[in-house]
Amino acid sequence: MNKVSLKKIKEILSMPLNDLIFKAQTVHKSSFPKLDIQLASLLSIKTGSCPEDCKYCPQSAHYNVDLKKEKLINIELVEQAAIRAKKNGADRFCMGAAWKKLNNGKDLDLIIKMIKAVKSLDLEACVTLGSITKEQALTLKEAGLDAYNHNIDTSPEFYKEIISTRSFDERLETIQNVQEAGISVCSGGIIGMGESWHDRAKMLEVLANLTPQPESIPINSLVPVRGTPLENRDKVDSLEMVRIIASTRIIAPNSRIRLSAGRKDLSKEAQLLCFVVGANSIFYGDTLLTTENNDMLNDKDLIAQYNNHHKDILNSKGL
Ligand code: SAM
Ligand code: DTB
Ligand code: SF4
Repeated sequence: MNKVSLKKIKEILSMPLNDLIFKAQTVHKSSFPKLDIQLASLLSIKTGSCPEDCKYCPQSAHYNVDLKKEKLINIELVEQAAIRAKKNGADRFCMGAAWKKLNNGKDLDLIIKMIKAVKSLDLEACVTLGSITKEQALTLKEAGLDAYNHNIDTSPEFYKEIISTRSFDERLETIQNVQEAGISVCSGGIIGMGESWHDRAKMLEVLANLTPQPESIPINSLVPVRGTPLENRDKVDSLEMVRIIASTRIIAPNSRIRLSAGRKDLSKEAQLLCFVVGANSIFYGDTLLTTENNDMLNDKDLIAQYNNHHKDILNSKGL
């Protein structure tokens, strides 16, 4: 795969809107002719008290956020949530733990049980547990894990403005461990933290030049949470999200692009436009990890309208 240059990414990001939409839609329809939307349900399996200081995150122990903290939950709760997700039509079940890294022993043993329980329900299993070693990645692969989420979140330069308790390179190391173990990589980022368009282009440059490119790329827009350093940031304009999604689609034609946190603040029309330019996965379920997500019934209607609006018209009287 040839390297995607920063210059090229900046040209794409700054295309006239109509041209950008046209180009992204063309790439998307060619890569994903079924235009299906993947439903990923998310469960926080260990909540809060995280030793990392990610400025956007309500789970960091460095900030004083009104959050119900929870140790690693038991397997029964995971099974119940996964059964519910399956019944609601989820394709993938993602489990997130607010850890700096995965500890061997009872934590890893329980994670393996959780992965097996999710797989036994014929759901794709994804986990996001902080940094992991190559050996741990191989163990997770043997347990049947499909995907590991480890976001790079922003540009290498802006990263240290947001997180000081770990480095950008440590993120890339875990991503490499995951890739080498044969687990698919879910890695993306977050906009609206005060980064520049240069930072956004640099983030996309890193993602586009991972080899292979991530199987899925979550794009979050900041959910400002009271008590975190970014609590007063303005919401991202929906057209900025559209541009990022469209540009990601053009530079990563075969990756699933997940319209992630911040979707709740997007209008139905903005969400549909994100689908048109290439978003083809959403988090589906009442909560993300600790913040509210879109209502599931509204999501079902949104996808039904996206997929069937033309049929409603065709079947309508008098056409
Ligand atoms: N603790 C693991 C880690 O940091 O990799 C996984 C969980 S972490 C919460 C996963 C991602 O959620 C972050 O990389 C970030 O992109 C997103 N996220 C966390 N808090 C957010 C917020 N307030 N607004 C938008 N996205 C957020
Ligand atoms: C990702 O990129 N976003 C999801 C999932 N991967 C783990 C998490 C979003 C978290 C939003 C804030 C919260 O709910 O804690
Ligand atoms: Fe911890 Fe992950 Fe939140 Fe950072 S984003 S504070 S690592 S839970």
